[in-house]
Amino acid sequence: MAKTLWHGFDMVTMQHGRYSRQDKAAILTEAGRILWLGSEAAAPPVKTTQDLGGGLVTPGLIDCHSHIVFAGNRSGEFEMRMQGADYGAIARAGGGILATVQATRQASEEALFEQAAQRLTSLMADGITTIEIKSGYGLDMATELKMLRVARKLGATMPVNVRTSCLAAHALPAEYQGRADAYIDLVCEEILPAVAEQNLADAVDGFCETIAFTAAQIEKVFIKASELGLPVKLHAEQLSNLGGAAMAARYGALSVDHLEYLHKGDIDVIQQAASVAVILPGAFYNLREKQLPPVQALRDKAVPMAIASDANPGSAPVLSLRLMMNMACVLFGMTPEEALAGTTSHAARALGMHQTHGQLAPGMAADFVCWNVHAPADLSYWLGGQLVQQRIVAGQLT
Ligand code: DI6
Ligand code: FE
Repeated sequence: MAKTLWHGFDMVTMQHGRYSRQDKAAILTEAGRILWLGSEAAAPPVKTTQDLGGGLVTPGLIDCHSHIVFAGNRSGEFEMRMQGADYGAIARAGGGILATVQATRQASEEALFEQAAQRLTSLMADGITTIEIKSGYGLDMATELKMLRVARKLGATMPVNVRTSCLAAHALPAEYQGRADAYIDLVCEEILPAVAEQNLADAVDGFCETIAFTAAQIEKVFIKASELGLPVKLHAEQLSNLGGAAMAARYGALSVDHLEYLHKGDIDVIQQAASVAVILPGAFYNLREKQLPPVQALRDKAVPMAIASDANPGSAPVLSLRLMMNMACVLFGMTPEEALAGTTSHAARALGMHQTHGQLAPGMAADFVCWNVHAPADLSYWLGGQLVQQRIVAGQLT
């Protein structure tokens, strides 16, 4: 395979989660990987060169938490919430997640793919090169498998890396009302084994919340995931504290996500488990939450913080990861450098991909974005706009 020398840009590598800037830089790629990078003046001579024409190169952004595969539309709930209705009450009245479940069960696999591909195209246009996609709007065997197949197909057909998570333990389906433990048994005994057998998920997720499942119920799911050899992660302490994050950390969770109501005393176990704290400002903002995640306490304990879209039809209709970087700064007090680490190196760690993705370094995947900005802080600073000049995935211009 031919080597390509990319040049004509400044660069921040995000090695060790820091900017690590190199002006007048170059990157040598071969077979989808970075062979060498450094100063353009020191670049080795190769036949194929690509001038990116100025701009700033960063690792491609990684969205480590999304729910982009779904059918239906819940802007009507947005109208209701803007007139005072509350997210939990809408969910308890059969709207919310269950409304999306109904639409997703009815949608064809082709229709689901088309709709998700449009959302993914927007996220890619804003600079992502890797995304995690969850199931969780099926809540039955056929639809959970259908969602995960769609997610896999997005990764196979579009220029983006996809990691999938089975979120069958997202909500209690209507047909199991009052029988949550029986539904958890279905997840453990039937859905997860089928998902594992068909290699449709890279991880197992759950929603530990008063409107979803208890920590004890999720723990059963995690025990089964461990038996099947699948890593776990958890939506925890978003609207209340049920102790989910500490429980997930005891199962070696890749990440614990949301965390607004996390108790500071639980941070040690998260740190010891080397779990990533995934911060989701889009849901916080959209639900007009008041409780801030304990960013300073996480920072004090050197827990890596990732930032993700949580793109979903209810709490976070988000199609820009950069917008989440801005909100993580403005609403949660993160620095622009932390925000970029949170969508590159720490996001890769949240997906267990940090050996190969999330930083620019020899041996890493040749996934990078050239932006028409000068300073990396510009990526968090600008709200909206089209800042992506070029997007390179596995060494290919896309
Ligand atoms: N937390 C969330 O933010 C989404 N799911 C979850 O467990 C919300 C999903 C929805 O409202 O459709
Ligand atoms: Fe979520």
